[in-house]
Amino acid sequence: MAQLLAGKTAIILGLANKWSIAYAIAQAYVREGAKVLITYQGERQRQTVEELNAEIGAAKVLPCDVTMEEEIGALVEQLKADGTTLDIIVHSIAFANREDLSRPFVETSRDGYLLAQNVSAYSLVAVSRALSPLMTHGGAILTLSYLGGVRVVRNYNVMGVAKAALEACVRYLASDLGAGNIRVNAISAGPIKTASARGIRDFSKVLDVVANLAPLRRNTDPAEVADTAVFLGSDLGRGVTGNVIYVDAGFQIMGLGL
Ligand code: 1JT
Repeated sequence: MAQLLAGKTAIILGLANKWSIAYAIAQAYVREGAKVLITYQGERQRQTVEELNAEIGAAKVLPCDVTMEEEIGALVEQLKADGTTLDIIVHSIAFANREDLSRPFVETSRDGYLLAQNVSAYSLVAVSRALSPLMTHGGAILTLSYLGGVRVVRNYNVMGVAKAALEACVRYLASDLGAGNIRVNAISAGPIKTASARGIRDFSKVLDVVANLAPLRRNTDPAEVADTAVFLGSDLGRGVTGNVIYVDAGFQIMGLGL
């Protein structure tokens, strides 16, 4: 089959280790012929991401902490200096304090709430504003969400509220950027055992419950999330914007788990 992303340049934010959803997306994008740029957060992540890139084969590894407006600005300047234009932006970034994902939601502190919103939702707005001018002939912006943004999922708590905001950001950004033929969508993935998820209480139980109830009777593979990211980033996705696509083995359609 012809490569779906041939001739396209993608920048992927949020690749931290080989369990990252962004890692699976980077691999799929390289497979489909995209020129892939990867960012890392802070000097501590630099070496890890550069080593991972030895396997991925991305064109460039660049610094960008999405909570720092100056770093986003420096990234834009670097890309401009290189004469880079973008076709695809993948935002695969979230953070919340660990204690906010185990205590009752009502106990969420103001700082914890704002931190989750800043890193997990506002960063999509900041990145879209800064990088969309480099999408000179249209493009696709993608982010990752989770069902906890539309339903109450025990322990997801402040991240659920941040994902609700993120999905609303997708719709407003899609409305703003559509005139420039820039599409903005989210993939709502089923739970995946990433490094972030690993420390979460009862996460293995969550995976078991989902695998039992989901129509496909299994969990979500990062590679299938990545293939949907290929579709949305490619010309095959040209009519889709402002949407949330579930890649969750069908879990989201189910009612009672009995
Ligand atoms: C973060 C974490 C964002 C874990 C995340 C996340 N988005 C999905 N997950 C996995 C998950 C977590 C819980 C869950 C279901 C899925 C951890 C670090 C902060 C960002 O609850 C049933 C808690």
